[in-house]
Amino acid sequence: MNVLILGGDGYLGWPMAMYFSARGHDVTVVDNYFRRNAGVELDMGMLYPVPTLQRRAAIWRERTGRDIKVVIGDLRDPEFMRGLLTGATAYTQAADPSFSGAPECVCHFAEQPSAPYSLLSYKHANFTLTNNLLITNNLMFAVKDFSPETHIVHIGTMGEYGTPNIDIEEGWIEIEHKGRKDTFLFPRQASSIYHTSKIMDTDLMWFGIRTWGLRMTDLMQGPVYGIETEESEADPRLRTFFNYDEVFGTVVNRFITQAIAGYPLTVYGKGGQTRGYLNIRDTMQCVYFSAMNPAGAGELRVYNQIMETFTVNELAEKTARVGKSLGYDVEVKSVENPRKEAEEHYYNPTYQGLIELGVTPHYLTDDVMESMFRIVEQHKNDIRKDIIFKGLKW
Ligand code: USQ
Repeated sequence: MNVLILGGDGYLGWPMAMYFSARGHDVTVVDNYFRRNAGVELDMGMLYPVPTLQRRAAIWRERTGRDIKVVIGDLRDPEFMRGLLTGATAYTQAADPSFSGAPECVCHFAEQPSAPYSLLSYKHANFTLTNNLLITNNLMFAVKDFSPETHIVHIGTMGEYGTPNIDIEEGWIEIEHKGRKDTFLFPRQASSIYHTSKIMDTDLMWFGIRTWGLRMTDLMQGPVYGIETEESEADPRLRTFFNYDEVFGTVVNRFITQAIAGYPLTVYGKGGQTRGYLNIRDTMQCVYFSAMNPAGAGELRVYNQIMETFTVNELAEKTARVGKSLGYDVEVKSVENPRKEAEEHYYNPTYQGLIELGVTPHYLTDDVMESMFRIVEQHKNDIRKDIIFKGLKW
């Protein structure tokens, strides 16, 4: 299959590119290095340096003999996006000799992914909205105009649903009202501008799907943890970004780093916030199985991409237990919640669809956590305590 990965430099995009490539698919990755540049802008770097996308593709070629084609550019530019589907180089319209035809699948990871980043200021909110929505809109029109059969796999987020006081279905809900019934997208109520941009993505794509018969799978993903995937085991330089700062680090990755650095685990508020979590290895499987089993024409297929649920307190307790067993003196501390979110709430999402498609979950066992400790502790001396918690408020 010919696969185009938008956002191929990111935490999930790069391992996804290797995953497809390792299985014999023809992969092109596109990125504008936003995540790297944002780290520089905020002075919130990664745990270890990660080679450029071009360099990583060269290392991958050395290790496996397989090619991943790298294109650097800004997908907010519609001509650039359209060129990826037609093979025309933006502006000159000259044909790109390495173009291998319109992709059968586009994986859309090219979004500003951080809730705290989206609320740093009105400028960061504007960036999040314009970046995420323009890229989604450019993709939708490029697919409609040049390759309407192409299947789009979009990374959505469980945070679109919020924390409603009813069970969360996989994307859709049947509603009976005054004696009549219809099926609608499950109600959405996000708690950040970033999460709201994802709701808007869904609405935009749902319009395109209804109107032009496009096909999309929306993967409502929970917070991801992990570093290593099967493919990066070949060479540590192929490892994905690992952030533990307050803006780009997700909670499990942060807690493990904090435990190693001797920084008390920052439980926000009461710590009863419950989310659905998954290992980065399962993100690989979920996207892959979705790509290999495309949605039908005119179908918006939605899966809840989580493997198990935890409260923040449970994650802190687990990290402390595993950390102590490895000789770390781990302290857990409740800090004033910088976010506006429910700290005690009902949470019961359905997440069967991806399992039925063939995904085999990796759970957050003590062994899995220990293997993450082992990698992070190799970089113990590089951990910067000053970027762990600044209390960036909503
Ligand atoms: N939390 C703490 N202490 C910390 C960090 C986080 O208590 O030091 C809490 C947060 O308040 C939140 C939960 O842990 O209740 C998860 O926070 P997170 O930072 O790991 O995840 P979040 O901001 O929700 O965003 C992440 C990804 C985003 C993805 C989302 C899935 O950055 O791209 O869409 O997870 S979901 O949360 O299901 O919407």
